[in-house]
Amino acid sequence: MSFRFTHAIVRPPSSNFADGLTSVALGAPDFALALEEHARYCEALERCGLELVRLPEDPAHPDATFVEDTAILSPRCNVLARPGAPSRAGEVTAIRAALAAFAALAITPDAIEPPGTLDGGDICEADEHFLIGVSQRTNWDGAAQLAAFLTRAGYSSSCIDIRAIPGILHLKSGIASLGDERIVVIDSLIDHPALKNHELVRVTPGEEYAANCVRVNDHVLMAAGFPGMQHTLEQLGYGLIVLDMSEFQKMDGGLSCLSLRF
Ligand code: CIR
Repeated sequence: MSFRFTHAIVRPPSSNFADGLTSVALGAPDFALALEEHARYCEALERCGLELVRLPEDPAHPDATFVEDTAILSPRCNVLARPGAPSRAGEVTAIRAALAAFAALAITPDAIEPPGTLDGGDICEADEHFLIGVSQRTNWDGAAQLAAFLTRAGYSSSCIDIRAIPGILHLKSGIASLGDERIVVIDSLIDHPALKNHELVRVTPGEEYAANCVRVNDHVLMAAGFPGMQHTLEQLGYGLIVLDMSEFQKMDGGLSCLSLRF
């Protein structure tokens, strides 16, 4: 049931969105277009049946629209992250408050503590097993803290060190779980032993950005402009919602980063 969601936290980009972190050289994002793409993304989540918790924009944190990095939410384990980029550390406060409003859903999160760092974008829930990326943002200490919380909740986990994999910021820049033991994966991670028990769906070479797709209830959200990947997912029978992500891609963000689903 890991893809049965009822809610999602979202937060629009702020007008200084272009001041956020990025490692890609795709130019500055167009703010008006980013707002438009974010609005379409929110509509897509609502079409999937989710009720949205809309946080206000946060100009103090230009990357705050990427709410996924601030927490790990799952049916039996909720953890506040500790973002590895210092400019993003303050984003967690608002998420903690937003989750507190959901006491009825029993969301009383644990938290990653120093010296651990961990970004939600490095955590991939794959059918009761969690894949934890060790990256430039998530360190081994943060990964170990999360693994302990997951074990206590009855989940298993394994780590994937992505620090030597070129072109991906987070683990979920390169893999996505579709449920049913099926994982979308880019070629540079396809032979990783942590993935050997899953059916792997290969991302069309050259379409790596499309790896960051999101299963939400009966749909899969994917980025527009990746015909090979779209064909692959259609052949597998998924109901696709294809979304323009150009302005978020310029800031190293993918579809999953724009919401915290629970
Ligand atoms: C950052 O570098 O932190 C943001 N500009 C992008 C974060 C994307 N988040 C994600 O992939 N989960």
